[in-house]
Amino acid sequence: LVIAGVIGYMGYLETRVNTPFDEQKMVIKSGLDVPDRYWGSYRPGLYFGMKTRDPYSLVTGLMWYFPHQLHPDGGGIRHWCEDGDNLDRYGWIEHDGRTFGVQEIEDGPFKITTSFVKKPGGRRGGDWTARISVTSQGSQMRYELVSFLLYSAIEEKTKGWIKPSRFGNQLLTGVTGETDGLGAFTVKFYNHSGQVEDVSYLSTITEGLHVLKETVITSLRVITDPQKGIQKRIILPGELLPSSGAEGKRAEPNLVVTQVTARVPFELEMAFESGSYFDRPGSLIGEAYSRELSRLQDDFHHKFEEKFRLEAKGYKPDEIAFAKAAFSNLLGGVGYFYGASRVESSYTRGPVPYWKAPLYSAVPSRSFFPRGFLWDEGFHGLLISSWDLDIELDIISHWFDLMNVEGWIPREQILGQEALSKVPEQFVTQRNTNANPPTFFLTLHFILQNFADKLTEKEGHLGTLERLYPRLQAWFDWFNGTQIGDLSGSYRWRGRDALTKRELNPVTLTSGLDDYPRASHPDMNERHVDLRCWITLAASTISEIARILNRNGQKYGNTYDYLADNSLLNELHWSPRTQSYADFGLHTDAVVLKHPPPPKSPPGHQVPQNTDKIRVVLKDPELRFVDSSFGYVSLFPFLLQILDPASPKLNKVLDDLINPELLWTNYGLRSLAKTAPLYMKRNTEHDPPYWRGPIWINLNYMVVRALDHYSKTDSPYREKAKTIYQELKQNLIKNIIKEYRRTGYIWEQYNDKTGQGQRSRPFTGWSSLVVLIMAEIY
Ligand code: 6A9
Repeated sequence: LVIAGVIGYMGYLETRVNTPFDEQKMVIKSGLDVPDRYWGSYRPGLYFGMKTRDPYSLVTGLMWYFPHQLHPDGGGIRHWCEDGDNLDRYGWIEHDGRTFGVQEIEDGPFKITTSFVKKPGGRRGGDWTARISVTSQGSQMRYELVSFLLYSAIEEKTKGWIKPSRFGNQLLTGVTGETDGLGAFTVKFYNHSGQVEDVSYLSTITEGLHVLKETVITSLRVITDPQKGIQKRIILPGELLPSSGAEGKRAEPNLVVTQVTARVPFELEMAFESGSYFDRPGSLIGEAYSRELSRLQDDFHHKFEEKFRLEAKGYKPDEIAFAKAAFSNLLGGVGYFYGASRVESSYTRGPVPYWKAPLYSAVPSRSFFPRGFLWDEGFHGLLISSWDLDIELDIISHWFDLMNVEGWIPREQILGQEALSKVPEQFVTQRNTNANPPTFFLTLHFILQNFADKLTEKEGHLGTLERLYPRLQAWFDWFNGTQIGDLSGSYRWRGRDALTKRELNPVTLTSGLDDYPRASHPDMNERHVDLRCWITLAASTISEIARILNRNGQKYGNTYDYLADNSLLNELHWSPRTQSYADFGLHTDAVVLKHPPPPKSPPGHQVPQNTDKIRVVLKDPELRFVDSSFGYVSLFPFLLQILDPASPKLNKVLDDLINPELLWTNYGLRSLAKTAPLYMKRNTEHDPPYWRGPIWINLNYMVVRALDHYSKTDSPYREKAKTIYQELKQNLIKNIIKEYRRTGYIWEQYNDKTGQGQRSRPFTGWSSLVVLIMAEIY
């Protein structure tokens, strides 16, 4: 019996990691219950694609190529946002998250515009039309051939069917179909203007959404047509289906592609029409489309000014256009994903699947990381809630439904085939001991600060907060329980590797600041000042929410008071030596990466050389503050506004901020001081510095926000904060806009010596916070 009990208990522990949190779900309306957000550009990893907010949706998408540039292996076909496509620029320049969007893409000398407009009607989420156009910049490439491929596809688990259809005397083959969610529908194509050279289609079976391009490439045929005087044409072969499918039935297509090859300039429309919409006044095409689009654009520009007031603040038209592009590509990059993460705990034998769930979320980067990241999303939420609180609360709701019974939310969400195919195997599994900054508290705090009235004025919002509350409690308790430090009032990020030999300083991916230098020898004695401050923010926000909901949040209020007390904070984290805030732990600065000495080999024998460098510790570590590495982490008590405004320590922080030997540059604050031993050092031979110098916009936003706060709070250092605020704000805005003009992109980070954008592009995740900096909304 005892043994059975133990086995039962082990089984219980094993299943906890993938057991959902046991309370009412956050998302109570989904799919068709939210008809106006049923359809959307929810496939951010594509240049253009539409789908519904269903687990298994009909998906539509665009591929294109220039026949003269097509490689025999299919190279040159654009589909997923791939950095290697080397486009000069792409992104949504207008998008309201609900009804329409306009995107511009520069592919060499060609400019492609993709826009869509939705139209309510019927009972199945309405109609929409997408308009795709291409023009050439300069007359040289006029009349060049371009091929657009527009497809509809369903997944294995989609209940329904699609098939190619010719409608009346239309030139281009469209689609008819029916799915559980959409009912009956049609997709028709209209060639709006320009000269069509060739049309063809493909109706076939694809293995899945992750190999659509491959399916198309293997189906393309090259034919010659001497009569027409065209030497070669690349076409789709029509029906490409096995003669019989399962149980001898005729195989049904799950992918229908229409290809149209035309001469630049060219414009084409794809109209999705719901069979449940009977009294449609007319199709949303041509003039009707243009009219509706320009009406929605007007609304957008009007609302943008109403929310962000950039015109009123004196920004110039092209600066405002930049802000709209930054914002729109964040909002237009909101995706809808469905699937199960892969997770692991110390009780599971290897990774196990999480439960299948949907995620409605923005993404950091449509090309590099088109999926949800926990702490990124809290930053995205600042912009999104400023625009549309419903959307943001829905995003928060989806994320909090991903909480397990332990109160843990996995950091990186790799849901579904498409998402999974973008991530190398070794990065997929998420561990339930690992945290990530709880930035949703920042979002919630921001909402309470700026839009508290909106929370109460709209029906349903308080209900959302009510359902959220137990989950916030569980999340808080999870952090407070699992990330607690050895000393009372201290906290420690888990997940650092104490045994690694290759890393100059073991990374702390959980903190979000990946390779930012921490104690050289991770152990129980570590205390992380950033984590402590995050928990302080969490405690204060949750007690604020308790107050609004008339709950007893005393416990959180007390925790906040305890953690916000500057004397305990200073005891644990103020280094008297450097007069700055710092981590504490078993640490030495004397570490280097070196090639190991060649092993002694007997004369005449060749021993294979291990070329990888390893870490060499030149001086024993000791328990001390990690205070030689001044940088973002040192700023946290200031960033999260825990630092007492009257404290001379605030003065010291401000002095350090403007010191160009430390963090100050003309382009924003660098992540790590020039004087830090690991400034711009590689962590291994293969890992270039990431959070060891370059300028990151999320943290700069937090600094600007803190400066704004201290410049408005009674303090001897008010004026100083105000001056620095203005300068830092200007530097950031100026440089990000300059780089956008120069390169066409908003970047993941900016070089601290040149200001140049670097790493991922477009990165309109937290880098788009520049819009809130321009708008001065904190
Ligand atoms: C690994 C590589 C095709 C790193 O913006 C997302 C995160 C941030 O949360 C984090 O703070 N980025 C920052 O340090 C990008 C993380 C990408 C990890 C993916 C797999 C696949 O590349």
